[in-house]
Amino acid sequence: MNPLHQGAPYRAAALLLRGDSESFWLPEAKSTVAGQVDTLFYWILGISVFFFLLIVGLVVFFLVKYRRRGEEIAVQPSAHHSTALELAWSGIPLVIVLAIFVGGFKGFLNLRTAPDDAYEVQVTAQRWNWSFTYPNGHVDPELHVPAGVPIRLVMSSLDVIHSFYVPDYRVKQDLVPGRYTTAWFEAKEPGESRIYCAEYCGTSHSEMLSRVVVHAPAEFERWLQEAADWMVGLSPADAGAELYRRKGCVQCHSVDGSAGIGPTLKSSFGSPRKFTDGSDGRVDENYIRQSLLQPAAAVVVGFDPVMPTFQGRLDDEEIAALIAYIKSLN
Ligand code: HEC
Ligand SMILES: [Cu+2]
Repeated sequence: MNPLHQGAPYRAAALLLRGDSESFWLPEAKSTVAGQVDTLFYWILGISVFFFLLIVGLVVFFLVKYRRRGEEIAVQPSAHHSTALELAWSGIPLVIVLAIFVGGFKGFLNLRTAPDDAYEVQVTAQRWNWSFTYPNGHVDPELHVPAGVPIRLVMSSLDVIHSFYVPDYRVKQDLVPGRYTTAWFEAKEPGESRIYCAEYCGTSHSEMLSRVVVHAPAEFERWLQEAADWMVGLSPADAGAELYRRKGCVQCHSVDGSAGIGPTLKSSFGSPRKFTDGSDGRVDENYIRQSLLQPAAAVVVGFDPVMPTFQGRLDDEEIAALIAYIKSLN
């Protein structure tokens, strides 16, 4: 927990001055590259504060020193030129900005280039959720990784631009529809970190919250195996309830009767429907299957055709589970 929230005001001052992992300025540095990013940040911050104080200090000093004292004083001619001064005020900033450039460029290259032995996870963003696909085919709404192993994320979006952001790791990368972008990180220790979407140009990007769960290396494989088998032993309706959450249906469909971006799923099974092409029908198994695979084929009157297709993202067993769940809501 951020010590700031513990309520002791004097700690805020202590944090302000602290330069280690968790500070007033930055969250705890939980990835191997975070320290490098933070060092550069503190350098730039320090340089900015130094020049701010220097300039504002001189302004105040000269204001006082040369204030008007009543009697007129003759204006003295100022020096036209001072080679030493001009070289100094060009040279010193040049060295400073070049040092910032070198530090920034090295950090950038490091953040761009995943180690060759990195473990790969596919990241898919869509309005308004994340899904993470592991090498064994398991898809999870949370990113699980082993500690101490470099992780390469291969990311794409199904609709608009999203931005994968884990402040604890100092990693941020846009996801663009129709192409792949990559990012990598190595978590130092087991624990949890928040994932945000930092693309604040649409209604609910800020609600695309997920988390990274970092496992001890020995436990990760076991987690992955168990996670991949999560439907085993669940009734279809229970599995469907879980899929409803995991696949992001919850973003658009309520189960309590209130209309959202899409119709509520409560008591929908068996009820009649009117479609925008003038035809009508009834909610049954085939209609639900079609809604999932070709949502644009029949659009319910009163709603926009914004449901994404789940073609290739739900197998038959999962579709059956969702149908069982929707039936159970009657
Ligand atoms: C981005 C929002 C969105 C997401 C995510 C979404 N849907 Fe939809 N869905 C809609 C909209 C809008 C409609 C109504 C328009 C249409 O028929 O295409 C709809 C229609 C449906 C229908 C027909 C509903 C009826 O009462 O006639 C079903 C069933 C359905 N969705 C199930 C799902 C399931 C299951 C998921 C998750 C796997 C899901 N949807 C994810 C927006 C969404
Ligand atoms: Cu987003």
